[in-house]
Amino acid sequence: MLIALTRGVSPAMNRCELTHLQRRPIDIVLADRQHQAYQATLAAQGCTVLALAADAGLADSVFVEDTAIVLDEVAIVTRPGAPSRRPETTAVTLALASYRHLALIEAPATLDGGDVLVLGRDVFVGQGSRSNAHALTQLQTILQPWGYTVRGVAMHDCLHLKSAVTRVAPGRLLLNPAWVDATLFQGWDVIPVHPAEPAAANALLLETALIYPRHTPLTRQRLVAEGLMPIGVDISEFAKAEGGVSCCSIIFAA
Ligand code: CIR
Repeated sequence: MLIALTRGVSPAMNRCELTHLQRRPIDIVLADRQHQAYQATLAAQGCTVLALAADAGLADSVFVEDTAIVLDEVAIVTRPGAPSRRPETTAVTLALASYRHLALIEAPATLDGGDVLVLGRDVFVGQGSRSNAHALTQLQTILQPWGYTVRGVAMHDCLHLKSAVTRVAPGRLLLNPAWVDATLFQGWDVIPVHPAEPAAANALLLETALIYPRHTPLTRQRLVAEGLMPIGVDISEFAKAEGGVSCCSIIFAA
């Protein structure tokens, strides 16, 4: 059974962190409706949704992916790169303690879960504005007992590694080659995003389903042409905050 840990939309989401986008008004009522539909989609695909309450003081807390990386063996609570987001980890730590042994990323390391792409025993960590080299070292120390290899990945023009590349099927990645070097992922079949949709590489793969945003139809067509069957979700309001489909949940085996 898969658990999808989520957190409600903060009424303060219009004060979210922004790095690459101009601020545009976020419709909180619509964001909340989109979040409910996102959770319903995960539930319909067999996930048990564990929904944490929204926190009015934490503008970005709906993007729960950034606060922890949950593997079969351990849950790693991050230290988010944006100081405004660090208090988000408290509620997530409490929730995860029932499911996993916990390890903590500690200062001076900074790490956002959105920068961590786990492909089998290979853990790729984006080295951008949010996740630093100290985090790489700490992650390697935490994960080495279970045979994981941690490696840093350079990326350009995007917030997180998983803005640039995600897994969309066994052995297959969806990737923006302008943002991350596709040759780093040896042995993986790479589907490039449509050039008109640079921010279209973020998908959420569950055991039997691929969750994908409706607002990037050209790349969606590419996925369909490759024989994949993405399930569409509306996340227009999260995209305005630089969030995608993977950011709004932490998926793990119960
Ligand atoms: C931030 O800048 O931290 C948020 N506004 C967006 C975080 C999106 N998270 C993700 O891609 N994993």
